[in-house]
Amino acid sequence: MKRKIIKLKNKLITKIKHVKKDKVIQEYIKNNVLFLTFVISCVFNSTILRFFTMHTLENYLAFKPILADVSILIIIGSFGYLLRPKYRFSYYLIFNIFFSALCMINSIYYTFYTSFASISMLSLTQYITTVGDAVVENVLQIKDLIYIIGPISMIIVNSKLKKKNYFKKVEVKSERKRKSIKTLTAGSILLVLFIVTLSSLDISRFAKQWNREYIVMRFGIYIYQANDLVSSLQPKINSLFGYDKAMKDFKDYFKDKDKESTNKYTDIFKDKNVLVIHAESMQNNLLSKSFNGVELVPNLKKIASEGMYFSNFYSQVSVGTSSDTELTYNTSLMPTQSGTAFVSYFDRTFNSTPKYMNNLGYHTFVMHANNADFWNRRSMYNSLGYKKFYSKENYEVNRDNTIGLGLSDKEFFKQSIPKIKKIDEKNEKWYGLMIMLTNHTPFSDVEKYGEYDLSIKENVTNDEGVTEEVVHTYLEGKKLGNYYKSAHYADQALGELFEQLDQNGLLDDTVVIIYGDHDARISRKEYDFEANYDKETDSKLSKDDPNYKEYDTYQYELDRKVPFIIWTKDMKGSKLNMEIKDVMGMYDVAPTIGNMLGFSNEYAMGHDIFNIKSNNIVVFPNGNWVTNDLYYNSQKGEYFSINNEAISEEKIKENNSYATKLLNVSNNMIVFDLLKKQEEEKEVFSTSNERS
Ligand code: GP9
Ligand code: MN
Repeated sequence: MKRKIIKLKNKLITKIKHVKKDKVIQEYIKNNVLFLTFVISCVFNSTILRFFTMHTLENYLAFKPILADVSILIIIGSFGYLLRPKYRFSYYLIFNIFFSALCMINSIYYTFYTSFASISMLSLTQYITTVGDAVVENVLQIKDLIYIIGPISMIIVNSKLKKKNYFKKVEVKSERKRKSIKTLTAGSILLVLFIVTLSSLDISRFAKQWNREYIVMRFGIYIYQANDLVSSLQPKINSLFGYDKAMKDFKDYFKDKDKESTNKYTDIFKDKNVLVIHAESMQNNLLSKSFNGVELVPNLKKIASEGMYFSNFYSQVSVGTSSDTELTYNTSLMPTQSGTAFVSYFDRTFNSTPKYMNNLGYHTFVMHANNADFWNRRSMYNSLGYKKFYSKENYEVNRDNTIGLGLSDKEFFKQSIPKIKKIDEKNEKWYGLMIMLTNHTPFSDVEKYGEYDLSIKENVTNDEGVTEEVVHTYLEGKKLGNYYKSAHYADQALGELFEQLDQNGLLDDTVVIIYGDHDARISRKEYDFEANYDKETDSKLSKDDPNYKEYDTYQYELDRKVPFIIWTKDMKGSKLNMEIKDVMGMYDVAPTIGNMLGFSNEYAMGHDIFNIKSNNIVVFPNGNWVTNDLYYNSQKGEYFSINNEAISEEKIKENNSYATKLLNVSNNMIVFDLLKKQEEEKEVFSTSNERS
């Protein structure tokens, strides 16, 4: 009996305790509605942002970024308590608007660049507006508007509280400071807890800030953006501090790097004219595709089959997309870790292909029928050494000959032929780059691309014995389908260019170099649909279907290859008519073609592919790398074995440290203008020698 009473007593006590606890929580919520609305709505926004941007790659509900967001918001919110209720609402609202805008901007930015925004890119907004329809169609989406939920919820809650005379009821003047300190302490404890959970990889990535997705997924968008602000000021601050170490690392790096030797391709194209074609968004996998018996890119395929075709070739772009490829192609340097070289560092000294060609007595030029200031090209082309830039101003562009972003490729090539002819007449030898434009995301000017049927047709005999053609829409109307139609158009334009060049005798003594500038930025989902199409239901096969084969992230990464071709009219059937299967990156182009054309850049990040062969490593700006055997994802610390062979931890470590060093030295060369400093040092050295 006694035992029973004690049990009952204990039960009662715990119940009272619970009620008390619940009451405390209830009381806290009741007295801090505005503060809690602020914290919760901002955490909601940042979580939604992670969902819309990264949910296919990572767990957007992961604990770390939520803890980071909560602690920062509590700390910021704690200062609100120091203000009188009248001002407190404004304080929370201003921060809420600011944070919501931050999420919205990042959401839009991610759609366009598949990355998070950086303050250093603010100067690029002018380029974004010039992309016109691409931005409207591709960028602003309903989902980007969800973030206004933050300020709206604050306004609604505040007006409701005001009506209830809430502030008068809960506000005790003497409590303000105490509440603020308590909240600040709670926020700080959470922040410390968050910091304790960080791994050394998290901390080193945070310091470097070049893997933005990783930082947002670990630190949340608010801490990411604060860190970005600091690191965006770095180009300025950076070039003030750390110069000595950067110079030392740079010198050590090139002291250890093997000099390129000559090989059987040395000078094979010396004194020939060179026409380089920057094929916008052209991917390598297009070459093997065919629909309804019609090849997708027959002209490119023909050129590849007649020339030197590098079939395992990657572009190495960061947020500077086209401009990054141009940088890497021309200088064999990697895109910068913050900002873009074309915009933030256009005034640096570069060892670039046009400069070498100028020195070899060539006339150098660029043709691109877009605004000359897009990607700051006008300024950067000066630094790269091109003698003449034919931009939109030099072309006749009107509504009828425009597709997508500007002058259609067919018209661009047509109008360029007389210009090249003139150049050819005036100059003994020339080196020119033509930048295509039509095959650019969002690939929505479909009716202007011309016919290319992407449906599946089949003859079906019904019960009455009547045979009918049944059409399955397949890729018709899909973004990937529109890309294929656009690429088919671009390929036709290439075919016409080759015809016109030939008719004008411009191919007789000319080497044509074609590269795809980067992948088409089409989502993996689209490729998954293509690979797993179910005719019967006109939709993607379900994941449980035995025929379903996921188009996984590694396949997606590997398929981002772009074509790289070196072609001359007489190459077909010669020894040079070959496919090179060794992995190669955009940074290997300058050393490879330099050897063929008669120049050598001793400060190249890449290699002559005919020297390095199967030992090559292609490093990407985000730290990923690929060899002939495997693709390594540095964000996940995972690799995919292309040949199904295991690789030692040791080798991975070695390649990781190679990639880190290379990215660091390349970035420092641009940020600290090391090539210029090196030249200056040499000059000082030689003049002081002369004097002595
Ligand atoms: C713009 C064109 C496209 O002139 O080169 O640039 P992108 O959007 O591909 O970086
Ligand atoms: Mn591009």
